[in-house]
Amino acid sequence: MRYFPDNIVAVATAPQNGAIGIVRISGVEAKNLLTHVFVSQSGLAVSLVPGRLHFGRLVGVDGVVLDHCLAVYMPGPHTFTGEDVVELHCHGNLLLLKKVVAAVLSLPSKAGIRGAEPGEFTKRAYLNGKVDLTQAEAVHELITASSDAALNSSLANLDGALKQLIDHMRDQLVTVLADVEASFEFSEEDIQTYNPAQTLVLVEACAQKLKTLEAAYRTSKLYDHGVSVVLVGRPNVGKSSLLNAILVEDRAIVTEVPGTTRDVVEGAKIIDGVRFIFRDTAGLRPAQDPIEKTGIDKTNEWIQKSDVVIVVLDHFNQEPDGEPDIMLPQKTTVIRVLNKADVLEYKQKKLEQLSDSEREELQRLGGYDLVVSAKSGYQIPHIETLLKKWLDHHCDKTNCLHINERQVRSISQALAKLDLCQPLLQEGGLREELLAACLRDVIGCLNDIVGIVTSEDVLANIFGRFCIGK
Ligand SMILES: Nc1nc2c(ncn2[C@@H]2O[C@H](COP(=O)(O)OP(=O)(O)OP(=O)(O)O)[C@@H](O)[C@H]2O)c(=O)[nH]1
Ligand SMILES: [Mg+2]
Repeated sequence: MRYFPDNIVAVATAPQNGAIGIVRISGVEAKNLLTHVFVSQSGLAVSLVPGRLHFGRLVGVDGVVLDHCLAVYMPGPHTFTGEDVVELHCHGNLLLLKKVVAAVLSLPSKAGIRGAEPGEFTKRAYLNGKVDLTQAEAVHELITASSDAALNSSLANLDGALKQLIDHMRDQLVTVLADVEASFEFSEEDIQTYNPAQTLVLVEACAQKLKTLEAAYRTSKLYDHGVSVVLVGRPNVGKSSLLNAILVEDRAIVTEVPGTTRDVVEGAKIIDGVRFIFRDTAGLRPAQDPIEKTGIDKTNEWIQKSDVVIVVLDHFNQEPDGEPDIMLPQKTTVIRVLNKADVLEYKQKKLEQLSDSEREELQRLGGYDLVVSAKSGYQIPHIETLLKKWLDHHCDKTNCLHINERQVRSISQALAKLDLCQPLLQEGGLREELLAACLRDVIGCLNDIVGIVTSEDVLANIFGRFCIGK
C-alpha cells in the first residue's frame, strides 16, 4: 500500500439532479472528517459502525443543517481505494451536493483535504494495488459502455479476465527467460539450459493468444463506437423514409421534392447487443446549389468513414440517370437495396407480391441484396438480418474481453517481438543473447498492459479521461 498524505472529496454521482447524490471522501482522515459534519437525528455524535449505513443530519461548520442523509464509513484496506472511505448518501440536488463538498473542504484537517481530480479514486485504487491498470480502465469503460456487449466485455476486464490472461503469459515467459539467461553461464560448456522446441511451442501459443486479443480490439472498437451505417443514393429514392422505417420513428423529413435532405440525420438502434448508428444523407446528383453541394460532400465523407454503406435505388435494371457514382473504400460492406416494392412491378406483379423464387431472380438480375418498401414496411426487418450477419462476420463474440487502444499498442509490439523469437528458436545455436533480449521486450510489453511500471504521463492520460468522483 502506498501512503497518500492528503484526503480527497468529490461528488461521486452524475452531475445532475436525481433521487440520491453521493459524496465520497477517501484518505487517512475520512472517518474523522465525517464525525465533524454528520450527527444523529437528535444532534448527537454518531458512533460509527464500519460498513453500516447510519441515518442522520449533515451540518456545515456554522452548525446549519444541510441535509438529512445516510452515511457509511468503510475502513481501509478493504475498500475501493484501499484507504479509509466515507460515503454520504444525500438528496440528489447538485447545488446541495456542492454545499456538502464545500462543507467538507472547509473542515480542519491535519493531512489536508482537497477536491479529487478526475479518476483520482480509481487512480488511488490502482496505485494501492487494489486493481491493475486493465481493471482501472475497465471502470471507465463500464461507466461509458453504450450497449450490452460493451457492458459485458468491460465487466469481464473488471473481474480481472484480461489481467489473468496477461499475468499467466508473462509468468510462463519469465520462466523461459530465466532458463535462456542461465545458458549464458554455461556458454563455454555444451549445456542446454532450455529446450528450444518446447520454447518455440510456448512462443507460438503466446503469439496466438495475442492475435486473439488483437481481434478482440477490433470487436471492442465496434462495441465502443458502434457500427456506422450510411444510407446513400440519388435524391428521392427513399433514404429518409428508410431511416425512419428502420428506427421506427419520424426522424428525418420526407417529402416528394428531390433534394429534401441536406444535412446528415442520424439515429441509433441496438441490434444483437451492439449499437448501430444509421445516417441518412443528401441525395447524390450533380448539384449547383452551394448548400446542397456541401450536403453531398458530407455524404461522401460518411461513405468513407462508415462500416456499411446501404445504396438505395428505386428503379430496377436501369436507373434513369444511371446508378450513382459512389467511391467506396475497399473494405466497406455495401448493401444494395431496391426500395418502393409497393409500387414497382416485375412480371406484371407488384414486387411485394412476388414469390420467393421470383424475388430471388429479380435480386440476382439487378444485383440487389434486398427488395423493400419503406412505405409499407415490406422486408424492412431483413435489413437488420443482413446487419446481424455483418456483425457475426466482423465481431468475435466468443472473445468477451475488452481491449482498448493503449492495450492493443502493447499487444502489437509484443507480437512483433515474439515474431523475432520464432526464427531464433528454429535456427538454433548460440543466439541466446538475442533471444533473451526479445523475450525481455515481450515481457516489458505485457507489463505495460497491466501497468506494472507505468509512467506518470501515461497514468495522467488514462485517468484524465475519467469523470470527477470516480
Ligand atoms: N410508394 C412508395 N413511396 C416511397 C417509398 N419510400 C419513399 N417513398 C416516397 O418517395 C419520396 C421521397 O422519399 P424520401 O424518403 O424523402 O427520399 P430521399 O431519398 O430521402 O430523398 P432526398 O432527401 O431528396 O434525397 C416521398 O414522397 C416518399 O413518400 C416506398 O417504399 N414506397
Ligand atoms: Mg432525404
